Amino acid sequence: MADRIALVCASNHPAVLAGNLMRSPDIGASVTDPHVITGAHCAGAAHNAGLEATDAEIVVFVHQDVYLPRGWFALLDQRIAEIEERYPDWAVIGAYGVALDGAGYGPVWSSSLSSIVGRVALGPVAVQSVDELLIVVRRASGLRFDDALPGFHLHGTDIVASARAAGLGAYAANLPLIHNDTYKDQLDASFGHAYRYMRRKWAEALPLRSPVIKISKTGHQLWRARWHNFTGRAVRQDMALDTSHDAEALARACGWADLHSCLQDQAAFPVVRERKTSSRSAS
Ligand SMILES: [Mn+2]
Repeated sequence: MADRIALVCASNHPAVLAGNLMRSPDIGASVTDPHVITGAHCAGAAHNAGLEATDAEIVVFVHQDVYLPRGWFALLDQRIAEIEERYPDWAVIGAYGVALDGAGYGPVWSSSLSSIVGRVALGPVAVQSVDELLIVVRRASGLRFDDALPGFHLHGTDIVASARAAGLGAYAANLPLIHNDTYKDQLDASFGHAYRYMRRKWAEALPLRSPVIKISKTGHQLWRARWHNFTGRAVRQDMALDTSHDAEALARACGWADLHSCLQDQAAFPVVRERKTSSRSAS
């Protein structure tokens, strides 16, 4: 039987891939090895190549610096079932996403922030963007990534905007993982290109909040974020945890040594209402 789930990873650093994603205990057991794409000119091209090279019903696009704790794929199965029951037209699920009111949902460890980020809800939360660290796409949605979006940023916001524009759903779900990401000094020129592209492409849908920045008509957030990154450099450098720490040990420290313990029945809890409020809050 063909696997129901395929993993796709755009990678530019074999050692980072080997030290994080490939150490995930379920890879090779619950799921087959990831389809690794190297040398792509942008995330969209890499991910579309991954879609074409695989035929699984569910495709998980994951960063090379992500570690998926034991039991993660069993938990993904459960999360998909929970979402499918309430929102049969779902297209995208993120492990971290920005709800329609601007709040970040989904417990993920971030080494650059040295903490677990994301609120934990008792059910799926509708989102306006998902973090690129992990994006689950339902193949039957027909969604494709935009290979004209330059670079490797903001495609999580783009795929969610595309889903919502097509009348499909995008949700954040509790899928704990370790993002062993490095300290990022600045939103570089490549980020700026992606930001400007998104402003033009989604002019009618703005503002959109990505996990790192708000995309607005004026676009002033890009310059403000760069200023904050510059003035707050010392604090952020101090905060970041060195990525040489063992991903499995980080998972244990977060209480995520084995996610089979999370396989409780969320259906016992009331359905979390979709957050309908707009994202036009301060910023
Ligand atoms: Mn990453």
